[in-house]
Amino acid sequence: MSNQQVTLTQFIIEQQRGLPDASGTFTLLLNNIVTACKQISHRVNCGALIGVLGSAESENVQGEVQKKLDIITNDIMVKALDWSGSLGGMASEEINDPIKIPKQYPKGKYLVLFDPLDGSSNIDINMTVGTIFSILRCREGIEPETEDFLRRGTEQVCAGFVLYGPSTMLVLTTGNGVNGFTLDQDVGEFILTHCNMKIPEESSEFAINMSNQRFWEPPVKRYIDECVAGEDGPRGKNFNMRWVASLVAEVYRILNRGGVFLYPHDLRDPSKPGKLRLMYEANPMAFIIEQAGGLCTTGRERILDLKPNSIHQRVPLILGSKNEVERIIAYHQQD
Ligand code: AFP
Repeated sequence: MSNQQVTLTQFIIEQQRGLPDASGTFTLLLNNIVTACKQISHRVNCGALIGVLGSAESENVQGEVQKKLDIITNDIMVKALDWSGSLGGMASEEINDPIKIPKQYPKGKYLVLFDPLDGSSNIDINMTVGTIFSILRCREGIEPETEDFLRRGTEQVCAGFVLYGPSTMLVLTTGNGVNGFTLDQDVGEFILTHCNMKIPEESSEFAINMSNQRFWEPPVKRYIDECVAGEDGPRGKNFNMRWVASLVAEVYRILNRGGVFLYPHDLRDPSKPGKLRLMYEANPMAFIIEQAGGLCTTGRERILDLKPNSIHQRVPLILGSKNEVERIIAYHQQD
């Protein structure tokens, strides 16, 4: 590791110095999240060698079949965080109710909400997956109830994700821009490699699951039809398409080269306003995307402004390059 490289530890400590009333609790919490993600990275990288692939033959609160790694990674996150004295409680995609801090541990002033393994349907085919987390402040000295978690995305103090891809990367914001860190596997440290990430405002790349096309609402149909029409259509230029089926991979691509991601409201199941979950997928990604100069919307409302009504609430999610998302919003307004 050359001496001009900035480690995540140094980066966080230097940020903490900028906060006169910082107690170091947040720094410890973030360090514990990162330690958990390094452990998850190892398990993901070992894959079939340690028998962690395949189905766990169980369902999560979402009614989705859990992969073995969904459960393993959830347990890694909980065990890495519950003892730290920095948390009042946690919420996980894999667990129905808020996770209480065991009585033998002190409670703290933060709440963490996470998807321990986003994109897990990709794990058995060795495609990129990730961990997404969101950090809120918590009223101290209380046993947090569900209501304490249901805070708007604008109240997040931190959001990040770790991408388990060809390299393991951490993308992080605390409200002062977005920075990317690459895990140096030899040293076991995340190194600052992508300073102040900014999303290009223009783009010619969209990401959507086209197999749901017959269920889309008119504004989304119109936007995608125009992209597909390319230079022969109203956009007058050709577009490219990607669909990794892993939100973390799509967002990281968009942070690097722009683009737009859509998992819109579809008419398949009217009881489900979307597929992605607000509290531990849409909100943290919206914080990151906006901090990088992009936009994040349901098509009709800014994601970060939504008042949550349940921890596992689903929402339509459209995010990415400012000019493209503004166009999609305009199409919804004209609908
Ligand atoms: P899984 O974690 O169940 O694989 O879902 C991943 C995800 O929530 C998100 O990461 C993807 O963008 C989206 O679902 C993919 O959904 P489809 O499988 O319907 O394309």
